[in-house]
Amino acid sequence: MARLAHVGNAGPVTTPQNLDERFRNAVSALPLPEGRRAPGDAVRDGTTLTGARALELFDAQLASRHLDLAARWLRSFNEGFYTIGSSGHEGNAAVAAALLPTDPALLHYRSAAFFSARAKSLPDAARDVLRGVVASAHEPIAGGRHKVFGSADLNIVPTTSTVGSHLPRAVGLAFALARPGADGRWPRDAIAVASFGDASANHAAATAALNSAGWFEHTGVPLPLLLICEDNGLGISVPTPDGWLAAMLRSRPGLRYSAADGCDLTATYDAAIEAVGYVRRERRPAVLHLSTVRLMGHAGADAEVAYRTADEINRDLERDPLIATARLLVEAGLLGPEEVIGRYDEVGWQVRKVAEEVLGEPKLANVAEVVAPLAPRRPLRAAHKITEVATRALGPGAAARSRAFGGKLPEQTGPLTLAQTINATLTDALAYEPGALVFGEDVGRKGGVYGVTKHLQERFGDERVFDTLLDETTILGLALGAGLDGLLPVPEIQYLAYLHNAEDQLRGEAATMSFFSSGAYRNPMVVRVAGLAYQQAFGGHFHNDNSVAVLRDIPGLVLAVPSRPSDAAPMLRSCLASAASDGSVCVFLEPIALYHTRDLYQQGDNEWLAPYSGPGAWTTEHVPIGRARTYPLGNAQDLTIITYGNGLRMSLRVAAQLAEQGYGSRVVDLRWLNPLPVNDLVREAGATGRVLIVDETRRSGGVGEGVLAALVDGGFVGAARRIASADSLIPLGPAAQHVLVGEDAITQGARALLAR
Ligand SMILES: Cc1ncc(C[n+]2csc(CCOP(=O)(O)OP(=O)(O)O)c2C)c(N)n1
Ligand SMILES: [Mg+2]
Repeated sequence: MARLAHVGNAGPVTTPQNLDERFRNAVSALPLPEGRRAPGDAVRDGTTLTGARALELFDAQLASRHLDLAARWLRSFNEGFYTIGSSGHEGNAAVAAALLPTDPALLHYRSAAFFSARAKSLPDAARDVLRGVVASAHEPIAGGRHKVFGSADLNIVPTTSTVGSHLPRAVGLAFALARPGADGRWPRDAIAVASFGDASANHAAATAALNSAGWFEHTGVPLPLLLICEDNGLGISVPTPDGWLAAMLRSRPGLRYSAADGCDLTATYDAAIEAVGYVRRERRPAVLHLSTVRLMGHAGADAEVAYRTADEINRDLERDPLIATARLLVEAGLLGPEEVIGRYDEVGWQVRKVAEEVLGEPKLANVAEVVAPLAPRRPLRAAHKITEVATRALGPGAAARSRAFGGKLPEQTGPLTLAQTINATLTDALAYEPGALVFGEDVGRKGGVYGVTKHLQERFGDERVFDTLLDETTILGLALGAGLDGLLPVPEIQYLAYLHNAEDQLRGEAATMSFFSSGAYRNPMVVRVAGLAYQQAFGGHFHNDNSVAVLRDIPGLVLAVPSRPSDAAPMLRSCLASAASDGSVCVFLEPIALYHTRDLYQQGDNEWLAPYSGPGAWTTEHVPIGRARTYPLGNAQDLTIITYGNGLRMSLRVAAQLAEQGYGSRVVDLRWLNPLPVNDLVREAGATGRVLIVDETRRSGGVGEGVLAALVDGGFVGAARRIASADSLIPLGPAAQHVLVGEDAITQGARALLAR
């Protein structure tokens, strides 16, 4: 038996050479069988796995092992950049075999055998995986941006490295697959499959997925989802307590639990066939718990002897799934020991050949190449989409539209508030986008905490407008999966403060999908978020969160802040069109304090209201993403106020007073905080040479910082001042005004600038 090598004085670690030698020695020592099974027969009594299939899966397992060895070889001379391997998890080849190739899979990072089993050929699989390892620009899913198992051809959706974060999406995908009338990317009988590690199963995102899957099952919603827990007993160095995973997974209501020895190919295959059959037949979720081992440590640089005993390491080595499958095949008389080793060497040679081929391939060469798939936008197409929808609404869709509004078209009902305008725009979206779905906490029967989604459920039914369970991670996960399958999700986050506990679903998942799949997969969505401060009746920080920093630096994310009804409708239509035509991830941040505002200058002036435009005006009033709106007051020559949201209303009021006093200003409503309307704001700033930034978010990390930076970058040379809210959380009651930007501060800032 091969001995464990010593590295410095750190103790024994399992090297690729150890593993290789152990395999050869163990296989050479296998006893020859008495009989011989035909390839078409069961490879062993009591299993449905045939010998022929076992031979194919063995090849996938061998490829997986050799891919690990090749990754470490490439690393040894700095040509490989990823060494987290699949050794010990090769049983997952049998899971691939139990599925249909059209079942979308979101895989754990130890899934090279699954990937190889689903691939068209072993050299193809090896090429895809090793291109990832060497960060080749030719890698077919992430194009060198990430090492991940993914392939649009193989229906393998790439995942991020954030453990468990793909599971809420998997729930959403299963939800979408099972929707009646869904005509998405995958066949109607497809099931979603997602694998993850044992330590990852404890993650908040994973527990959200386990909970919501059970919740849907409990409420009778079809959810064809198979979860695979690949339990090697360790999360890097931390052991999973004995029995914890089985106890935890078994106890999940609504989830059917089964378990198998993941190192035993037939046991894994039989259990997977059974679990897949259940999920496909019943359209209900199940979890398959596979016991695996982890060979060669967590990753290439991991000296696991620092936290494991040699005995523990050896016990895992004894369960090497490759040796187990070799034993199975030799016992069945399908291969002799030398043939096994011959096959092992043949696959090893093929993989090494591919490694040598790909290491010279070009890498991503410049910023433009890196960012190309981040969030490609075609504004003309989005504009065209709006025209197309309007044409339909005016023509063949007119009757349906009238029905949706109960015969009372919003353009005929007089001026509307912001909340009413968003409600009407959502109604139009649901009428013209068959894939549009509106969901979130309290959006259905109640119609939203602020009435923004009122009557939508009555108008379109609870298949399209529905209340979810109270979990923002699940809400965004549903959107992620639904978008992937071709729907147009419009989830609602009830308050901005409550986005934060789920924001990885937006930041880590939604915003990265196009980037890590070179645009092969998209998750279009328009996330409506009620937020910002200044609510009179409902105070305190959590209902008045005034920070958007966490959204502004997400590359590619669209962040819209409509402040008044006349902008809200066209901006929402632009977000919906961009999501539908370009797969954009949009956040539509609605200022709560302006939802029901009617007046601008004086009580009763109704100047904040606006008539709703019918489809005939949708094309002309289109607002492209990233374009600001300027309001000239007086001669518009003395001062430029750059603002957005609640700041717009306050600034317009101050500017009106200044105009009465003979000072002309132009008030710029940014409307879009990501991407900032840089050209517009630089131009408007230059027009007066004096800029007052009115920013209701915090001074530190707030929007104003970005505006100032844009002015500097744009070569603005005039005077600039910034009014921003204090670096504080928002207190309850009237004390809120101490920290928030108010009209007095704006007036003072303006006067100081005008005095220059
Ligand atoms: C959210 C998150 N936290 C931490 C990490 C760092 N990390 C990467 S793998 C890992 C352990 C995962 O263990 P397990 O789920 O059992 O999978 P295994 O590697 O054992 O297959 C950790 C902590 C991460 N990737 N994501
Ligand atoms: Mg583990």
